[in-house]
Amino acid sequence: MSGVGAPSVTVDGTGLRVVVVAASWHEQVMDGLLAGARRALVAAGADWTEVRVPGSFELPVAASRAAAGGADAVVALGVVIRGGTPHFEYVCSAATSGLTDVSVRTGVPVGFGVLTCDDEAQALDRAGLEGSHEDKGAEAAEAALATAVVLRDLGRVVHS
Ligand code: DLZ
Repeated sequence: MSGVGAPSVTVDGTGLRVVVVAASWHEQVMDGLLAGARRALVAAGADWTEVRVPGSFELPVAASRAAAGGADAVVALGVVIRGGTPHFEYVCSAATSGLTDVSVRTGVPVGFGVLTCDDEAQALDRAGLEGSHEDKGAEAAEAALATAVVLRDLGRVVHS
């Protein structure tokens, strides 16, 4: 089952500047992911801004610009639903490898909140909406913040 084994993450994000980059396909699911990310960012005390791109394919370039612009962490949100076209594999692969590349290349953590689902019901179940079993927007924000704190602390260890 998706989500089994997920950690409980509590993070103090005070002073961290976060950019949320969010795709626009599948509006209802995206609304849930965004709301979950906002809840986590508020709970952590982080400062954030949000930008929207058309689809998940465009998330890496927006994340890259956010990282280059001084963000301490990026949260990438999107929903890709398998259809009758090869686009599913192409878009998922581009988003996944592109976002990984951004985080490793820039050293800025990117929370991966891109749902890749067989159908809309699966996506709604992970969207943090009323009745959903999982809250992937919040999870992605918590992961990005927690990793930003680790990287900040690692910097102190290495340079002390
Ligand atoms: C083309 C496309 C398709 C078929 N499906 C999705 C989807 O389920 N979720 C999503 O975020 N984006 C989708 N896109 C759009 C691509 O991500 C991209 O925006 C376009 O190919 C234009 O570059």
